[in-house]
Amino acid sequence: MDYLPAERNRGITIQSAAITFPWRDYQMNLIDTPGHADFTFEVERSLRVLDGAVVILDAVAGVEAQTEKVWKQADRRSLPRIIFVNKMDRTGANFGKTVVEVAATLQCRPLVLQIPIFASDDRFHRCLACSRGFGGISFPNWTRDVVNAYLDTEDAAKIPAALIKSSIRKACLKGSVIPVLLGASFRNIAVQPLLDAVTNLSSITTGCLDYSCSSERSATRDCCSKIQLPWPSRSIDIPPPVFTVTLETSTPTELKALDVALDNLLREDPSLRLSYDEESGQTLLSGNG
Ligand SMILES: Nc1nc2c(ncn2[C@@H]2O[C@H](COP(=O)(O)OP(=O)(O)OP(=O)(O)O)[C@@H](O)[C@H]2O)c(=O)[nH]1
Ligand SMILES: [Mg+2]
Repeated sequence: MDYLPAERNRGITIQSAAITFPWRDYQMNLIDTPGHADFTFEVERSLRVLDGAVVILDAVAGVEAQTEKVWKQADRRSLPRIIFVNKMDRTGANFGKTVVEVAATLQCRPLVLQIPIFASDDRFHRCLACSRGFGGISFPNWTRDVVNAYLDTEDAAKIPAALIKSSIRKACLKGSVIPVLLGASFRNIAVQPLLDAVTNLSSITTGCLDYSCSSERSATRDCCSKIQLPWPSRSIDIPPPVFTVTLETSTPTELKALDVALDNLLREDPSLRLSYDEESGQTLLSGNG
């Protein structure tokens, strides 16, 4: 989804981008956000429109500093989350260690729904779903229905899968557990179960977006009374700028063109700030990358 020339050159995501695709009976609206600390604002402004987030970890690096930051941003918005431990095919990938880090560093209760299966040459091969057996009846968030089903038979294998699924879903939406899945997206291993988990475990909205008000002059932070949002509208916390550049023009024509460009940029990106340095007489533009 990285399409900007700067994203292609640097191999990183700079700007959040959205894509829509069908999956099973659903329409998925996916927003890919940057992972680099300089572009935190792009994450912040995406979080408020999400039904849920998939937090992708590198199975070798585990929980990184920026993961903690984004996790706290999602905490502030009580956003349901699924963790996907990616790059399980890399040398040094360690699923168990990553899960322990998730619990300790992100201070949540991870619910492991898959285990990795390796081939005889130690290469990551596939994952095995363990939503029924893993953790057994000791998972503390089982609903009364699941516990009753277990007590009736005293056999965890006889509890209907649908009951287990709905119990996990409720716990996930409440944020009392964080489902953890794994795979290797680059090799297309276990991406499909992840998409299924998104549809099964998240709060997919059925309301439609009445985007009847459009205006060429509307900006990212504008409120428009005609748009019916299926989520509560909250303002965006804009982080302090991470860069400042000096803007200069050599001709009045260029100055006019610069004014128009800046006007558009400032409306599009509320993290940008324009200031004037009295001493040097220079115009300064600050922002978040
Ligand atoms: N070995 C391995 N490499 C992967 C896998 N998935 C992604 N990569 C590699 O990891 C690098 C980064 O991938 P991206 O998809 O750009 O990662 P990202 O998290 O979007 O990165 P930012 O946008 O900078 O936050 C690329 O070189 C990918 O080829 C995987 O499953 N296995
Ligand atoms: Mg990216």
